[in-house]
Amino acid sequence: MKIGIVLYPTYGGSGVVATELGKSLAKKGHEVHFITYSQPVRLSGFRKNVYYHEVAVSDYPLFEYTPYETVLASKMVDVVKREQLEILHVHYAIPHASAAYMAKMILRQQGYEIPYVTTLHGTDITLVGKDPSFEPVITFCLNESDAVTAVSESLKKDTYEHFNTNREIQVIPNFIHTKRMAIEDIDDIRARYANPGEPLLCHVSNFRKVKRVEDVLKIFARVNKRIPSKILMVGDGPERYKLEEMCTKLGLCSRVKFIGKVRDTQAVLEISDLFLLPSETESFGLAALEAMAVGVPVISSNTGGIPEVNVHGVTGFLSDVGDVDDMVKNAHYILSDKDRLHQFKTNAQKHSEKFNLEKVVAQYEEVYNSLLVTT
Ligand code: GMT
Repeated sequence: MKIGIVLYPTYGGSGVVATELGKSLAKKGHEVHFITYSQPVRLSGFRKNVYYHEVAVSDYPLFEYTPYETVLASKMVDVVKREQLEILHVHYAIPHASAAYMAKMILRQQGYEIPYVTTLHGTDITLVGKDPSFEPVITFCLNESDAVTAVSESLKKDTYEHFNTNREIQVIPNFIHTKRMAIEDIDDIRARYANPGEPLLCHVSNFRKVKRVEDVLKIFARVNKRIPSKILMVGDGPERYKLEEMCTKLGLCSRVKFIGKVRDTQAVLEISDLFLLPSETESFGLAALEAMAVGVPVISSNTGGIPEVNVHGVTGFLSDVGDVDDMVKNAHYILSDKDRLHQFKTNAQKHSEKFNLEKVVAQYEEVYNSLLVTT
C-alpha cells in the first residue's frame, strides 16, 4: 500500500507515534511518505520504503500569519498524484484533518479518489479543540474523515462530549517497541547521575503547564527528604525557567538534573527507578508507557487515558490531579523497599507488552484495508 502520513515533526507524542507507525509500516513492505514541515525527530537515516516530503512555507510580507494549512493541502495534492498514494493518514486534527479534507476535494475534482484517516491524539480535542473558534472546523473534518481513530477510550469519550459528532471512532492505543537494543554502558551512564543504591526519579515532557511540572519538583523535594535521591528532568518548554528557579529556591540544584530534549529516551529511562507524570490532562500518556516498557513504575495523576496505561497498585499508582501528598506517599511506598520496587518494575515491564507495536500496526492496516475496499 502507498500511504501518506501527515504529522507534527516535533518531540510531542503524536509525532513520535506517527513516525514509529510509518517506520513499522515501511518495514512490513508498505511505501510510506511522511509529509510535514521539517524532518521528524524520530526519522533519521536512509530507510527502505520511507520518503519525506517537506512542506516549505515561505514568508510573504502580506501575511501576518503564514497560511500553513493551505500550503500543506497543496503539498498533499501534489504528493498523492506524483507518488500515486492510496491513503492519507493524518495525526492530530488541527490543521491536518482540514487540510486533508481540502486535498481530497481538490483531488476529486481532478479525478482522484483518496480516503483519509484522522487520528486524534489529545490536545487537539481536549485543549485546543474545545476552543470555540476551532469547533466548527474540527466537527466538520471529523464527520468528513473516512475513518477516525482515538488513542484511548477516554479521548473517544471526550470527543463525543465536546463535539457534535456521532460518527464511529475506533480506539487504537499508542504502542511501544518491545524489542530494544541493549545499551552496553548503562551502568556507567547511571553512575554519572546517581550514587550506588540512590534512587533515580525521572520526568519526561514538553514542560507545558498541562504537565504540572511544579508538582514533579514538589513530589521530588519531599521524597528526597525521606530517601536521598536524584531526578532527571528530560525535555524543554515554557515552564523550564520557572522550574530551574524553583530548584534554586529549594536548594535542590545538585539533586535535579535538567537534561534538555533527548531524541531517544531509552537510556535515560533505563537508568531510572520511578517515573513521575502528574499531568492536568493526558489523553494517553505515551511517556509513561515508554517508561514502563523498560521496567520503570509510574506515579501519575488519574486523568484522561492514563488509567488505561498505568494500573493502580500494579505498575505504579494513580492519584487525583494536584494531590501531591498522595503521590509522595505512593512514591515512598515503592522506593522504600527493594523487593517491592523490583516487583513494581517487573509488573510495569510486563504490562507494557499489552501495547505491543506489531498488534497496533496491524489494527491500522485493517482500517486502511477497509477503506480501500469501500472506495
Ligand atoms: O502531551 C503533549 O503536550 C503533546 C501531545 C502531542 O500531540 O504530541 O501529546 C498528546 O498525544 C500523545 C500521543 O498520542 C499522548 O500520549 C499524550 O497523552 C497527549 N497529550 C495530552 O493529552 C496532554
